[in-house]
Amino acid sequence: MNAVEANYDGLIGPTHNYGGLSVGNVASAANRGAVSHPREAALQGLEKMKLLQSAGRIQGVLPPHERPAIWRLRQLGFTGSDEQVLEKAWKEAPALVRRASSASAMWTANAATVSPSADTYDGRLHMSVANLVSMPHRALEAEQTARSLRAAFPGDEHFAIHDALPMQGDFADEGAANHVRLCAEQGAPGVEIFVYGRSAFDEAPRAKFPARQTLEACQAIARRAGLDPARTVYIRQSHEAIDAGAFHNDVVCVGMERCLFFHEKAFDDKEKAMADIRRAAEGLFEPEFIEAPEAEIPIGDAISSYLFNSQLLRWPNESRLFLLTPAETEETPATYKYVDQLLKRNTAIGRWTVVDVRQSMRNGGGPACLRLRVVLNEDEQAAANPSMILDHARYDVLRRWIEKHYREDLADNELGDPALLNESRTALDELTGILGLGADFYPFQRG
Ligand code: SUG
Repeated sequence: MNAVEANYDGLIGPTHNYGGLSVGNVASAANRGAVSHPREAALQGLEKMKLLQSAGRIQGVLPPHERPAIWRLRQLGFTGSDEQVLEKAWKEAPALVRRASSASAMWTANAATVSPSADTYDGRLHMSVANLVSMPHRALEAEQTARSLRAAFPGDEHFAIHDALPMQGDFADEGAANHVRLCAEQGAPGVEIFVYGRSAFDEAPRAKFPARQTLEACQAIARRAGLDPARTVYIRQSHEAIDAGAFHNDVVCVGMERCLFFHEKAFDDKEKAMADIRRAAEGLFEPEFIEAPEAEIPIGDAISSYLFNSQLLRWPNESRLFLLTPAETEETPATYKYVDQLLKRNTAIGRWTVVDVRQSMRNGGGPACLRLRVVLNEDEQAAANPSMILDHARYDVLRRWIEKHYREDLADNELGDPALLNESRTALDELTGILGLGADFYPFQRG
């Protein structure tokens, strides 16, 4: 079978900043207007990629999007040269420039929902690009994301990349952040779990913060991939979790192979969720549920520490799974104690390491947000674009590229600076060469 789980991380872009743009995302709101450190941010992300690459895993790189998105500001009526568009927009409507400047495409768990070929009706790997309509700054991402994914997974023999669902609230979709796949081993058919916060047909919102994923979006994604309904599960997120700041399910839940690790408050009806998963897995595997109780980890600590936003990895030559959490998990007493004891118990999780992604964390993006998991069989590995996969040499080139082009600090009042626009474009233009993306990858390159 020899299928493996690859991780495609978003390279953090040169305009990484704290715009306070995401309602319901506690970290984004708390850090609004703080000075960001784009260079440090991008290097932290790159080091995380290197950790996995060095262990012999397939580690892909998805490029940042063009920001500021001058094309969007033009759609909104600003005219003149690109520099003039930016200056005028900053003067008249700085909030629009903030939205057009977010480096949010770095969180590639929101790029798409991925169904491995072992689960789909036509034996191809299916991806549905996320429309991200719930947040105006993220709704700009879909088209460029489709372009990136088609570059990384070219041709339609092995890959089916679906454009985003209609850009309307009824089909609000945030990609893999609300999707978990369990299986006996990679390459075998699995159970696909979709977690939604609301239905388009709900009479009234249950949560005070936005529920970003609808049931109808999940169903459409499953339909497009041709998943077996008997192996597909839909779970409602609890409004308590959403209101505590779990704007995506991956803030309170992570799964790998047979193991589902989640917080007690993650789901609306936990017993039903577990029963549905068990039933869907019948004949394939016995799921292992690791539930962290509220009494041991209060939901507020789960969210500030981002324990569940970890990468749960099958590590070479190890029998138990490897938990890669943000450093904040170690620094939060409740989560430190919990994980320390978890490792001593006889569960699927046997090792724990932390990674420093603090720059991203301040916008509510932990290790799991920064990566898109893609299970690839041997043919799919051979068909994936090798220029977008990290190796030692490409790591060195990317590191130098970041050091050369990225600002050390970026303050809110610099977002309207035409120099930032030009620096970012120079950097991205060079990047298209490094990742073999061609000279017409970004809107500014197409003129
Ligand atoms: O969509 N933050 C992102 C964080 C995404 C995290 N992804 C997952 N959990 N998978 C969001 O809320 C904040 C940007 C700002 O405020 O500048 C932001 O978009």
